[in-house]
Amino acid sequence: LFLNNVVNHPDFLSGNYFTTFIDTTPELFIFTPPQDRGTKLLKYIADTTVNGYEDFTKRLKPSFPPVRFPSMPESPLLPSGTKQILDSQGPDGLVGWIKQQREVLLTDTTLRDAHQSLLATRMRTQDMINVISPTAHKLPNLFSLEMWGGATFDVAYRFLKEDPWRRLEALRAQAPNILFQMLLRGANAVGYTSYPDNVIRAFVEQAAASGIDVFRIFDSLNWLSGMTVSIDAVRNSGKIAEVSLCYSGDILDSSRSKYDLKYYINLAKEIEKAGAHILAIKDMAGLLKPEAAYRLVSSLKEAVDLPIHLHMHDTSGNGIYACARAIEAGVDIVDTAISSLAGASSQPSSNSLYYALQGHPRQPKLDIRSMNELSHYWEDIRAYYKDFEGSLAYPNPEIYQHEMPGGQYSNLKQQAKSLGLESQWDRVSDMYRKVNDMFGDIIKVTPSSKVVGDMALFMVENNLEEEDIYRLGTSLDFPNSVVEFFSGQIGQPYQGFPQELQRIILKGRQPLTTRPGELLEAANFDEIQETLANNLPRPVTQCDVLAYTLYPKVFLDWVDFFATYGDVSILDTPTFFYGLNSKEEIRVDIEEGKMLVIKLISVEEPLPDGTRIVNFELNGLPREIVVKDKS
Ligand code: 3PY
Ligand code: ZN
Repeated sequence: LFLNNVVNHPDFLSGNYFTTFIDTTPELFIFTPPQDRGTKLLKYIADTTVNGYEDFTKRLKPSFPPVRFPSMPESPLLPSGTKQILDSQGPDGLVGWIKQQREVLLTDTTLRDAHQSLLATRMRTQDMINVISPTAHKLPNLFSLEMWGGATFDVAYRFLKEDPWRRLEALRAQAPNILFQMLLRGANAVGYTSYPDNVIRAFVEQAAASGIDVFRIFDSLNWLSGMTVSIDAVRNSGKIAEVSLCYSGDILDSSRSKYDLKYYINLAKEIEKAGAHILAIKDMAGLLKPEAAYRLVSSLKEAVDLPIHLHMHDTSGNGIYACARAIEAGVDIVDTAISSLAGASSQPSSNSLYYALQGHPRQPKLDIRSMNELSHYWEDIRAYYKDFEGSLAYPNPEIYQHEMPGGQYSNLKQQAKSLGLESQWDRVSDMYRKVNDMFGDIIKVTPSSKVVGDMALFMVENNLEEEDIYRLGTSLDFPNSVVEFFSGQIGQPYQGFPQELQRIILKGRQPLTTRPGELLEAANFDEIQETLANNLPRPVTQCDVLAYTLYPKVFLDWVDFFATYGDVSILDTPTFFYGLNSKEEIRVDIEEGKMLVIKLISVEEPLPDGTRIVNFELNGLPREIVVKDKS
């Protein structure tokens, strides 16, 4: 604290100090007393009890049945896995090993895409930490755990009030045997817009240092130029560059010739030349029909010499069959999720695939009893997140019409709800398809899918049809993301932009035709470090610097939240979302060997100024917290 006062003093900062600075500057000894962690947590619990969690309909905390934890194996020795292969043999050694496997390998997406697609990305770190050690013990044959990146980065700060870097490092510490995989949006990193090249390089370097081994890189328009900086950065960090072709359209439908088999084969060859270690087929919406999966994988196997990793969503209900056909065609790795967080807009279920391939030589090596135990755990945990369920509770082959990515489905629904358009969901999804066609049939995945979603919401909200867009033209105030897209700021679509629409949306401005990263000024990390030193009550890390660079406002809001409420990630999930019921008691581990016992005694009637007194017992002693009632 003292040092903080010294280095932040205006005279010290301006260099206007002498060796007697400390003796002659008494204000250096004035400290704002740090509020203790217990009080901060009580404030959060009191606030949530009175006002509810921001995204929830406020109600009493339900009583959840006890969570069924998976058993721990008798031996504390962790079996070695793919991480040891990468660490001892390097990326080329790992690629060689993948090619030698007869059985299909699995990537488990439970900790990333599954909850991004089913529960609006709201899974908290604590629910992951509680099961990571049994997972590492029981599933040592997994190719990887996809557990970071995509939307999880900003949602962690924004809604869960936790630090995604700490999640990565904490999980890594307890699962040192399985490769960790993340989803990297090429030049958009884990954001929704293009960042300067030095940001992409620094982000990859830090993610690798914090524990990521496999980077699945994609560009939202399949534009290779948007991925080259990331590919080089991953290769330089000694990690695995898994480069994606995003699947759109339908190679079985000859009337949709824009994205035909030839298109994908050419792209795969370019990806191989660009330095990929693995080729990913990223079917983000689940459009790859079983026969298309067979043809695509067979053709790509002939065209390139890379292992092929299939990612898909089960929205149509055809996921297991499509995976099985891809496995017949020789796909090396497929993405699946643990049963109770699989299916629908998530990945196909690992447990089901295991049985679907019974008697087949490529059946994955899985201990199905362990998989069932893990599924019980996630079934119980899923109940905490009921309010975020995307409500797609059945197979929906209409996905083949609207082509909405699984990761977007639950989020767009949530967005529609917040605009009061929940009852018009069918119109929104029809409009989504119409907007895609207006935009020239583009690849739709973050952030290009967000552009299509924003335009669809904009049109439904304002009661606009396609012809209105051309009729009203430049008088319309289009969503920001749409303007950015048409100005070339997220890259160039295959076969270009529709000219007439581009002219209307840009209102006379000239679009970019080169890579945005070439024009963006490099981020000045030293300057950011200094700015943050004034905002953070602790030493600034490179992780903080990167988070601020990508999401300045979201990061600073989180810092403010942290200053008021402390580290709420240590609370159990029901308490985080609902607060406490009267007379309920919880135990919170604030650090090794230090526990708080918190009991809610009562919430008093509102006072004339709109506040309420919330009475607690903290480790047996009465504590009173005053909260503003926002109702
Ligand atoms: C993301 O970018 O978050 C995705 O999941 C895309 O499929
Ligand atoms: Zn996905």
